[in-house]
Amino acid sequence: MENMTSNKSVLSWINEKVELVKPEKIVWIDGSEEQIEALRAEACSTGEMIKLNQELLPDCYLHRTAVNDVARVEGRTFICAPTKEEAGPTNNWMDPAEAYEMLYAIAKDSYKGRTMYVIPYSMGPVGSKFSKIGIELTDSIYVVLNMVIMTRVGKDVLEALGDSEDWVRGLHCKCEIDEEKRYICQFPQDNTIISVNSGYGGNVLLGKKCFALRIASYQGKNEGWQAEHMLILGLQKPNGEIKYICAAFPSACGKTNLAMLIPPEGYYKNGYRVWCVGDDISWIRKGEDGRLYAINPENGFFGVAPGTNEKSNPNALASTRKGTIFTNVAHNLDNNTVWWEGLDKNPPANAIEWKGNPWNGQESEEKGAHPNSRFTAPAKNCPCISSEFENPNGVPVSAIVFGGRRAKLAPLVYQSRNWNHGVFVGSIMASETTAAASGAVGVVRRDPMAMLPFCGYNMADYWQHWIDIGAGLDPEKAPKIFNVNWFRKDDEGNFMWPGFGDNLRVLDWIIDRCEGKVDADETAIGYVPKAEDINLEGIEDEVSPEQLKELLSVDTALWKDEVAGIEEFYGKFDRLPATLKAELETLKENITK
Ligand code: OXD
Ligand code: MN
Repeated sequence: MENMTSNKSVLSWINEKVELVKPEKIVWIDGSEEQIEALRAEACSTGEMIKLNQELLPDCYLHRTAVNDVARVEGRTFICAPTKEEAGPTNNWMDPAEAYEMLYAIAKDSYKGRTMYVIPYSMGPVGSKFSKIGIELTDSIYVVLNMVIMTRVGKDVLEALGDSEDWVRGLHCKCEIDEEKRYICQFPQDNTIISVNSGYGGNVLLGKKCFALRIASYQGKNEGWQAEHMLILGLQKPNGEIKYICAAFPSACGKTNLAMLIPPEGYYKNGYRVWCVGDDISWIRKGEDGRLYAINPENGFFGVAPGTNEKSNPNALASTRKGTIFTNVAHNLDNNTVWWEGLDKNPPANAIEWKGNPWNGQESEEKGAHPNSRFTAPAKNCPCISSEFENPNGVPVSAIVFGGRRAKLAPLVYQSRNWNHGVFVGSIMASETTAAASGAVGVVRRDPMAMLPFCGYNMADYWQHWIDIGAGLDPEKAPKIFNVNWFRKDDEGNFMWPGFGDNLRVLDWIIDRCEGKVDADETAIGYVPKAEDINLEGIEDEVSPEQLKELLSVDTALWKDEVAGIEEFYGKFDRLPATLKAELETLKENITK
């Protein structure tokens, strides 16, 4: 097949990799519907994918990964920076030369008898000043078809690249899907990613976590912008104005649900709407007017299927009804559709579970879908996709929201006193483990800015970068920074806040604060709403005024324990910014007053 570009840096890198992995043939992905359709057909003919009911689920397919290959593998993910110090205390590190040698030994000849697919892709709208280009080499059609949904793929990407050497090199080799030889390696200084022995999305769709967060966070530090693990939503007020919010939450805190929220009935009637710009990743930079602007560099949603239903997230569910690839969900043989736990109360009686075994849908230890089963759905399918989704200039950010799962500690919402305090609030983010995750329940896992597994360099330097970004902003124009906690529990262990659509009530307060429309109470940890400013109309039965007071309360005794936890965590960082040390001292003083 003819080369699709004359870019010398691209061609010489591909030649080098061809020599290494020795494919039988090379296919450049041009982004045309004919080529994609032919690949779908090929994947179905080999059993790699199953074509689903085309009436009920047009252009939808099912794929099963190997049973040992169902999730991201943080323990096998490495930042291969020149020194361990540059990767920092929260990343696995490998010496780049050693890593290349080991990875090349694994990759050697691994494409023999196979096809090399060359995927040119853009993270962000092609040609936008925010956007970055990558090329992924893979021996998996599943990867090609997922990348086609998740990114902008094809010829025009190479045209936009021209002769530039500024692109991210990505090599993926399925090899034997051997867990012991599985490595996801980022080389931030070389703009390079190598992923071997996996076929699972998070490890092999190299545009997503590997590039758009790990490599991009490092690029952002050097180039003066930010790559963040944040959703972007637009909140439309009754007057038609739309304000944008970026929000970071650790896994299993409902990011996709918040990004596609449907307002409570009363709000909806009054004209409130939520528009989804992105559900996972934000690239943020200062615009000409001095405000921060964000784009979603992705083009689709790689969402967790279990728990997605008509009530929890109708917009996500609607997004999966066409052009979607399902991974590791149950296959309903009666009508050739898919099912997962939490979709509805009618598991199929005649099905194949995620591992490929017959399954009768009866309650048992065996699940139909893997808890981390996924849908890969085009963003344009989403009924509430923002009209600004393709805007090459991004959307202006009014508020940044951090959050986590804290049963007792954090109030429903609080606002930081200023940008640096907000950076502190992000840096101490944490979530308590749930029964769904393996290991002990209720253990606090620190996950600063939800970037713990995704920051491509030393986390302390990343915090300093946040502080530097703030220093370059006029405080009047800087987004206001908040923290939310949808997961507070009462003494009986019941959730105190209904969550889902009702979270809009909190977003509404956040935007009112940004616009200086409501007052707040200053507490030891920041500004907390006055109870009367959180609108409970329609949920009075669920949240009593006393309960709301409790939800907004700050228990300084608990915060004393928290400070000890923060000190222990901060103790890992030799390069902890002085600003954060000072913020911690202020918190300590405030809670002992
Ligand atoms: C994801 C994650 O899949 O954060 O988005 O793990
Ligand atoms: Mn994520």
